[in-house]
Amino acid sequence: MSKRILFISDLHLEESRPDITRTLLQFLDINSGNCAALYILGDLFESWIGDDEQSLLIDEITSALRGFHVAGSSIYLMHGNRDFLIGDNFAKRCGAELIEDPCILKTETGHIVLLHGDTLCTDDLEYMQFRAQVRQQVWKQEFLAKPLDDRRAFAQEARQASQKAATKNNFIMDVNEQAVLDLLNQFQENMMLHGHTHRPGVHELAFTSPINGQIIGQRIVLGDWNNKAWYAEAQDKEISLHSFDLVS
Ligand SMILES: [Mn+2]
Repeated sequence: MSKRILFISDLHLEESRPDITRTLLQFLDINSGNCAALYILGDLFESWIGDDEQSLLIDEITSALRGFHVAGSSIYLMHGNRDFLIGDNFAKRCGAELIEDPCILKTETGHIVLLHGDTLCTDDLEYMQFRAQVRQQVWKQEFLAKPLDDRRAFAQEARQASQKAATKNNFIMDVNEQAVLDLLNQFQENMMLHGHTHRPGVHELAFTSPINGQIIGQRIVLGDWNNKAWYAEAQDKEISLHSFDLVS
């Protein structure tokens, strides 16, 4: 098996975007049996109201991921801000393993701090408050105990609020530089990979670690699958960021 490791995030799969679903199915097909692992770093789905929700889209994605897993690649699934209610049940059906945000991946390239990225947007105080509320175990349990119709209605409202929030100024919606350095210092690492901001890029970092002194590092940001599809690849001691056209 190849040692390639692939990373994707922010596909925001939904019924109204079959082109993105088709692109994912093609991406899985091309890479099937051809990588050691696939990391999905959050917001695979535009919304998720519980593992008991059923749809053709969910069935299609579940069976494609399971096939990919059966062909020999590990699949690791991290929560995003849209699909943080994905549970072990759905992960298991996909042959995937849920991973913590943040977590450390040890590769030949070095150690990489993996996260969805929303926790770095500390300037968006309104969102950080919302996040603190909905990530509580009690909130999640109460929400998941509601009838599916109530949960669907809530998801619809949350989507509208989020679309409105997208008009917040650019500065607030991007990562806070200090939050980036704090997280790297906390783990004593120099490399980070995340999505969420929809601002794909490779950023060189130079900072001073209280413990290790001058550090040169990197922050790689995955792009969302909207006008294009994005993935990062770790292979031969290098991490690279790629985009390609959606399947029409
Ligand atoms: Mn996100």
